[in-house]
Amino acid sequence: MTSDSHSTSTGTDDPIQFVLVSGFLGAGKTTSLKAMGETLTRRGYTVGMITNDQAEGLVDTSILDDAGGEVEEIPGGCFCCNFDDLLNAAESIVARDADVLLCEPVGSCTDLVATVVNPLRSMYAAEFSVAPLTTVLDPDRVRSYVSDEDAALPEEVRYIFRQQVDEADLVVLNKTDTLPDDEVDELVAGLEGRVGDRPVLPVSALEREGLDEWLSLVVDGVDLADVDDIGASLDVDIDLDDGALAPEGRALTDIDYDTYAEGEARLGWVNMTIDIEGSLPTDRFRRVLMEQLQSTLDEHDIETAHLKFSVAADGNLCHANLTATDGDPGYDGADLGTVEGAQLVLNARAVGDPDRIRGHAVDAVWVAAARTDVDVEVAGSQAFRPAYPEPVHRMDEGPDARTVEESE
Ligand SMILES: Nc1nc2c(ncn2[C@@H]2O[C@H](COP(=O)(O)OP(=O)(O)O)[C@@H](O)[C@H]2O)c(=O)[nH]1
Ligand SMILES: [Mg+2]
Repeated sequence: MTSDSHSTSTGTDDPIQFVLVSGFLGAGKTTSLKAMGETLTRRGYTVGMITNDQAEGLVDTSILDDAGGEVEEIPGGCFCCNFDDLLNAAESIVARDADVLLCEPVGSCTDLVATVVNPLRSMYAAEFSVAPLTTVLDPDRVRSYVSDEDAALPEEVRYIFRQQVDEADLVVLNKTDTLPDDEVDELVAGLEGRVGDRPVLPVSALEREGLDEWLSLVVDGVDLADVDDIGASLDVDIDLDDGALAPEGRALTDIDYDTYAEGEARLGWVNMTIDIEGSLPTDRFRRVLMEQLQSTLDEHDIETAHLKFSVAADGNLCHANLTATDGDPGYDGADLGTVEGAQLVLNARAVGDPDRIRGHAVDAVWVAAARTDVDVEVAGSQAFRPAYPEPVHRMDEGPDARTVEESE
């Protein structure tokens, strides 16, 4: 990264805005980034996006690519463990004249303030203005978080979820379109009881409700107190204290890396790329495949954190998503109709042995192929557990704290 200040497409030398949207697997980070990117582009910003994963071949990257804008993917581990790759990707996007960078860290990653936000603020303040950290939450996971009820995910995995909430400057309750108003109020109140003075914003990234408020808080640099009628586009009462955002971040000071690592290691990660040959009825295929995946995971008692796949053909894309084994699948993207040949990219993050999860996924693909009368060939596949997180930098006392390297 050069130390020259960036010349933005708006003609100023301001540091470019660096927006991190954290949150557990399946919470809606990619959907939020897509919505934010499109809204900001309409407002005249040049937007860059960075996706991140433990392995290559991300459905997210293709979804965001599909939304337009510049997208870089950082595979092979989280931002904190690949800090230099994050900088290189950011630099490459900055070189293409972006004003705003929207970044999605791996959904099982936490401690981002100490390992990404503070190092950027400390060492790269001339290049980047790092926005308050948002953590996006799925209502089902919030329900068990606020009620302390037994949840589908193991305790070590829920530990990661709690750390993600604890370090947020802004907490977003997403997917409010799936809830009646009184339940939104109830979950917001439950979260407010947990997060102290930090704002809780109800949002539907899918329906783009609450998005303007969110953008005002993290991108436009508008103080909370200056946002008129916050929540006006939402049909709920929200209680935001004026000026509550803490721009300095909230580094986790007592995070236990062993528990964090154990939580990540409870999750098996599978990424597969599959070539499909023949005349493919895409909608039927994706529904049969999702049905098969869901029933085989259920049968083998494997809890899903986030499973998604995309089918690409003729430059178009459709996808399917599942965020709990017994949840309702989501289907979106273009209706591709019947196509001649396609490429399937499948990403699964679930609680269990990665090789077994991959085996179940391959079986499901075979069944879906047989039922739709097409041939499939696995072009690439990876199955693994994430490695112990080893951040390049760790500054939990603010921008002046020492890095891990320096302190060793
Ligand atoms: N109903 C609804 N679904 C959403 C919303 N945001 C995300 N989703 C769905 O939740 C699933 C996971 O979303 P995604 O953005 O991929 O989550 P990520 O893993 O955090 O990036 C997908 O099926 C999305 O369509 C929302 O606001 N409302
Ligand atoms: Mg994502």
